[in-house]
Amino acid sequence: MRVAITHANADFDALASLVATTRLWPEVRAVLVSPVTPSVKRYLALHKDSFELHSVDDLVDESIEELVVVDTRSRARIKPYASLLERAATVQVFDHHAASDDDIDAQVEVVEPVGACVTLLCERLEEAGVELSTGEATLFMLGLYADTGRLSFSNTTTRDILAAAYLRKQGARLEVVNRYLEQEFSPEQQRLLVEVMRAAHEIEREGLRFAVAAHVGEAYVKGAAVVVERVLQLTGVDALVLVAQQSGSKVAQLIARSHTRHLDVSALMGEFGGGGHPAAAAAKVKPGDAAVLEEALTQRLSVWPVDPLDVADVMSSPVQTVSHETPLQDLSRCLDRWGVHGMPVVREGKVVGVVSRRDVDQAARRGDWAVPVAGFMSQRVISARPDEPLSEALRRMTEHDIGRLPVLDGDALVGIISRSDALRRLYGASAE
Ligand SMILES: [Mn+2]
Repeated sequence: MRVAITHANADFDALASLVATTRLWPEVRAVLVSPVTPSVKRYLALHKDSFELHSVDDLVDESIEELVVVDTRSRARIKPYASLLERAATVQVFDHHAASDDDIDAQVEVVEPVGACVTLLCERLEEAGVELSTGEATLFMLGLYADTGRLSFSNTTTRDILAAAYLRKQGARLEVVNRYLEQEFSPEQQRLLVEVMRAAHEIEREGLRFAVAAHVGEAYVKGAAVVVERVLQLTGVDALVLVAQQSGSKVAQLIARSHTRHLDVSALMGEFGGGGHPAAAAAKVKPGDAAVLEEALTQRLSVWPVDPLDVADVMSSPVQTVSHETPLQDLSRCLDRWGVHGMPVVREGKVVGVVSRRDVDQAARRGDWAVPVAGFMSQRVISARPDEPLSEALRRMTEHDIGRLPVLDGDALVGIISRSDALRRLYGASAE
């Protein structure tokens, strides 16, 4: 017999991947244990009969030729299924998480860094020409959207987007997907949201905002990760770690979400014995104390190597400049020859103004070709420093609606930064 399992506390990607194995290989028995995440529980309350799901006890007497493990390969995360793993002759894994020391040994490993595990299965279903039911396509889309934030998280790959197209073609119902992805917060989640907003303190790093919040409550709040994600959206911080602890308990839960490539929270959670994805990770610390952990995380984040781009990383140098005495006629020719849209104006080595193609055209219309640059340049010099974050300089460009900033180190002109330089680096840095 072939049996498929997934991680404990199954989320939509786990459930979707599990059901997908039964469509890929009809002889597969899918096994699901409780508990599952609250939103999966709500979904199953209505859809349980749509899929054939077994319990571990259903299969006690069966011999297992192959165990298919989806959306994880960590021994700890499949603990409730340990008896099946022991009896399996061979193991096949479908996963999209980073490797850990805790990984099971598998004969076949399909492990690829896509946004959702179900993408790996959708690719195989599409290739095999399997026709999905509306319910299946919708569930798979739920898994795909849940793990990729509706294809918006930076873990989303082209392959996830193609899988979404396949599922839509197969009849996935987005209104149903939306209903389960946009569950109302429970009263406990609402309270947690307010408390996390209040408790979160920020750590400013090179123009990035990290936040840590500790929460000690009477009971563990189900769906706390969704609350963390929502706080991130509401506050615009770049990353947030929640330390959640039940009062009197020796165990603390860490839940981390990041919207910036400068903080890989799976690495951060790894330091606390946990793991996950660069954008979403968690850890369970035992014994753990919320206040101590909050302090430790704050310390760690205040020295985390973020390395954002500085103006110096992006600026062009040396800089074409023009003397304040240069006549319009000569300047106009220079702009054409050098193919630049503007340049700083210098007098005795100091920047005294900026002149753009627009200024030149306006002056030319007045017809006085002998007028010196000083007569029509813009005297207000808005500049950047080489050691400031690129994001700050970009903000200033936007604020003043200008396309380039001379970069000044003290009085010395050391470079120039243009909108197009910045854009090139921005897209270069995040291109897949
Ligand atoms: Mn997943």
